[in-house]
Amino acid sequence: MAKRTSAPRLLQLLQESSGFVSGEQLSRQLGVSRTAVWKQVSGLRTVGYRIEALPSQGYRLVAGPDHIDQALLTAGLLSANVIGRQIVCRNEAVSTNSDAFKMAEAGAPEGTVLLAERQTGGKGRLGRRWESPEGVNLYCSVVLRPQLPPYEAPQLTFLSAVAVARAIELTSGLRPAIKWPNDVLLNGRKIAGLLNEMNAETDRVGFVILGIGVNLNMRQEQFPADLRTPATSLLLETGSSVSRHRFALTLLQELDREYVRFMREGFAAAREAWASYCNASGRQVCVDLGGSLLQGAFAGIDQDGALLVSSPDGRIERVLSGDVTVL
Ligand code: BT5
Repeated sequence: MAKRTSAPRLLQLLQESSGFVSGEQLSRQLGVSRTAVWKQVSGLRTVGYRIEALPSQGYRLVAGPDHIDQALLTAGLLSANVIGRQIVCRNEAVSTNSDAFKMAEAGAPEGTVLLAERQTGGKGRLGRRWESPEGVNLYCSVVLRPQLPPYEAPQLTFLSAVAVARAIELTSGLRPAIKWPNDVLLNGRKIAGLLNEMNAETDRVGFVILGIGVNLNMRQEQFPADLRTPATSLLLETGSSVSRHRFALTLLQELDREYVRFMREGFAAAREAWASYCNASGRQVCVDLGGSLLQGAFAGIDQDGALLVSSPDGRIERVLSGDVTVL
């Protein structure tokens, strides 16, 4: 798909040159000031172009944006069992979760994956916002139609957390941690968030949308200053950019493996894998229950994925939703 850019002429000049082009030459050829050239360069970087800038030499195009390509992803997932039966890549979505939900209501098959280059209204939990700048990260929603009672559907969050953690580990060699239930952290900073939404009748799940956002090549200046918790990206942690296509493929392959195992054997394997990444094992935690605080020792997760906290008087409290801080 052709990339729309606000600076097609600058891009053309950079593409035609094998090396650096001075800011002065670009400013002359474009008929704009050097500050305007710099602004256009910044704009291209925001949509994923890697442009090197050296004060003495000018600008050099290093690489174009790394698109997530529908045909390549479909080919890469041909041997998957469920995930990727249908793949839809969009330039923009308000929220891939909301769109995937509508697609599922309209009958999209299990394993449908919707990806977007950017989200204008990316959703977190509890009405929060997910920052979704263009061309640098992964925003993806997967339609599943498991034969499960609704109370077991939260288990699927753990599958996607494990798949994200594995994909990060395989891509970077760094070991992420998972914070109950849905945050993936690298070096203590949030690198991915998960948002699962469900359509259910009283006794069975209609469909579940697994929403996955992973910060891949997001740069420091693209993070707003007022995030609730410190955040990071693979680029910031490793110093080099990641192929978004490769990451998406690895993640969806891992998710396929986890989901197939879950449907065959139940929750135990995912629960064990999740526990191996959990940042709270053996620690004291404080849980914000949205009005009151619960403090105690982390005591694992139960069959339904609820958090277990052992309070000082020895009682085990079961938490279905809340924000955890590891003390
Ligand atoms: C989450 O919510 O972590 C779930 C995020 C799910 C995003 C995916 S992207 C694809 C799919 N489509 C959607 O519309 N959503 C899903 P929560 O635990 O409530 O965390 C939200 C909080 O994280 C915000 O209030 C910010 O403080 C912070 N935050 C926002 N954007 C961030 C980002 N890109 N990286 C790290 N932290 C961020």
